[in-house]
Amino acid sequence: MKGKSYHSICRWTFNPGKGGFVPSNIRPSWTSDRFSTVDFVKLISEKIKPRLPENIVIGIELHYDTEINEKNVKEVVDVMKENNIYLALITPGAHSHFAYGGVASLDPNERRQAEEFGIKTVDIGYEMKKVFLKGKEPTFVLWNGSWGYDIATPFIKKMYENLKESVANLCKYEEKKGGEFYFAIEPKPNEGHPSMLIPTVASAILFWKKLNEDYGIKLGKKGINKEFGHSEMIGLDHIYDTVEEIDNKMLIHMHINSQGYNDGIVLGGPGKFDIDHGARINGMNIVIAKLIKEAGFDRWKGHDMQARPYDNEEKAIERVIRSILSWESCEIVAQKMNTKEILNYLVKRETDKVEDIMKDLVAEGFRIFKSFYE
Ligand SMILES: [Mn+2]
Repeated sequence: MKGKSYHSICRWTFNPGKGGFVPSNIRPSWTSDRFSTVDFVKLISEKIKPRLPENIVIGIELHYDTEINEKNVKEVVDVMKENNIYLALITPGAHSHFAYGGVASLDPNERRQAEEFGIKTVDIGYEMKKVFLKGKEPTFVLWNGSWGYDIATPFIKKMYENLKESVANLCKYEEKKGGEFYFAIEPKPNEGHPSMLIPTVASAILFWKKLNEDYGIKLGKKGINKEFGHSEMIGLDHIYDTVEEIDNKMLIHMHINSQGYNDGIVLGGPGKFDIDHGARINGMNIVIAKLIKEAGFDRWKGHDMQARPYDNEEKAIERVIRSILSWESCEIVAQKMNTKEILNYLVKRETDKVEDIMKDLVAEGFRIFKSFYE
């Protein structure tokens, strides 16, 4: 029997449609005036939790201030408490307000406002203490979406300096409030802006090391929220990214949704916009499940995914369930992986034999998924 497994579901997955190049009203009952964060918690409890194996613990992920704010926090905490749903992640949705660099901005006014926004997010986070799961305290994620730029100047360096100073101050503020949160940077190479500060996992690791060096920030609960799809977007290897996270003790949260293409079934892959398929069953993800298990990772696995642009509400809910069960299947199969046998073949350069072992594991993963899903 598998032990407890911690999965988190994002509020922003439940939207009426992305808009832009695809419909913005394909899921009409999920417009912001009809569907609140309280409704979201109830929906998880009624329609998602009953469909999952009992070992799965559910948390949620929220943006300040569009999804959680001073007005709704009390009501949201109450409904979470009632339904045993925990806070897994909170993040300042700075990208919705600040398009000129946010806390890294060269406009002092934007920078100051973005810094205040981060502080307010910490404050709201602490108002949710009743729904922290003991031992699995939430992650405070800094996604780099607002730290974008589009003009070549030497002052990209100045933006980087600004970023270091602002994040250091935010960390110090949070530490004074209790240091309950884990802090993770979520790197992404682009989108929203052609270039962004901290585009990769390696950049994020280096950033924390510099924050320790330059500002004395302690690294204990600092790390990365690697989104698999973000590594995949630019053709990087999310297995290798995981290895670096583990080696630097920075594996604290994950977004396991996928850019697609790598299971040979759904399209997507490098060089495309951020597609946000649910978690996939493939050899790479089974290997990551193995690595994180061996590293003792036992925290939240987030599904920062989107419904397909043609999905109705019912199908969108189904996607989330499928994503959770897909990852669980990867974890179960990973336990069956015979690493000794694999290493023996690798030593002898017999990667063809390893390939066949991996194929069998993937096939087994699909079988396990089916038995969960039926
Ligand atoms: Mn994404």
